[in-house]
Amino acid sequence: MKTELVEKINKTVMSFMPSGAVMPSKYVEDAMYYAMSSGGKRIRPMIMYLTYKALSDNPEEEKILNRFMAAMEMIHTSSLIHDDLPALDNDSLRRGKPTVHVEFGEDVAILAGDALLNLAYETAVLSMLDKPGDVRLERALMVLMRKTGITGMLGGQSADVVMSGKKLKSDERDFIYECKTAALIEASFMAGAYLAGADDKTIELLETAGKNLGLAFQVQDDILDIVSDAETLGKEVGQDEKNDKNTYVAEYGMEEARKFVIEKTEEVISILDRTLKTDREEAVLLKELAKELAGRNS
Ligand code: GRG
Repeated sequence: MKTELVEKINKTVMSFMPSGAVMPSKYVEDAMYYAMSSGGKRIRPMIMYLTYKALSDNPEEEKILNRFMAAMEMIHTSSLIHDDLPALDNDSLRRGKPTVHVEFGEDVAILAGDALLNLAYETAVLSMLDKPGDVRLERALMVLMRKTGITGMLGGQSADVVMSGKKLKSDERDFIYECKTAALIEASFMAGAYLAGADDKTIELLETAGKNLGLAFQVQDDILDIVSDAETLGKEVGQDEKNDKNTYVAEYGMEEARKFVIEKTEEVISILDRTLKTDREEAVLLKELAKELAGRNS
């Protein structure tokens, strides 16, 4: 993705991080900042931004969008902090750096994840004070919360934890992929579209695009867990085999998995061609991003 675009998204997201907590709570704030600034790909706020820009009749109205982009990255980062904890995946490397609990301790990591999730909602809700009664904001906030919650990402993670140590059936694995990974990607498309004032049919199609991209993204993640290395990925590899996980690759093999990623990505592109204002640069960039994610190596 274009470096200046990634930098713009990064700057926007980081501008909503608090600074200057006093006294001992500063240590938790430092942990939140450490997690947020450690160099993720920022694909969720980028999807939200490009979707908004490729749909809106008023694409310059970015102030509200910025708050939602920051909120999305905070939710995602809070989930990574908790996902890495010893009670869950017990990972020591994330985004090429020691995980938050390794650097700051488990107690601080739990609180930093909680505080970041809360900060996400504070950040998004504040947009309503700028534009009271604007239904676009209410819908965007609702989709952010629902796709994060027990019927979305948290539901997927919950299923993953409850099923841990058991051999997953295909439909159980698909449910986990859809909720744990795809839900936030769906929310990124949908919130961008809601803020742009898109109609229900467009939102529904973009939810499907998000689901397909999320599934492709997760299967590519499974592939990289086998073929990549910790230095390139910035996190530990070989985790799925170690935990005897019934990933898509484990069930269908590498070739089928690669085919799956390509097919799902083509479905995403086809939906984007039908929903976005395709003459806009952002529509082109969003399609490029989808293709890049399918071929990514980190
Ligand atoms: C505290 C909100 C909250 C949730 C706790 C632990 C948990 C519930 C959910 C975990 C969800 C999770 C980690 C899903 C995996 C999704 C995934 C493939 C993440 C990697 O995303 P990238 O590659 O990461 O976009 P970067 O580092 O680039 O941001």
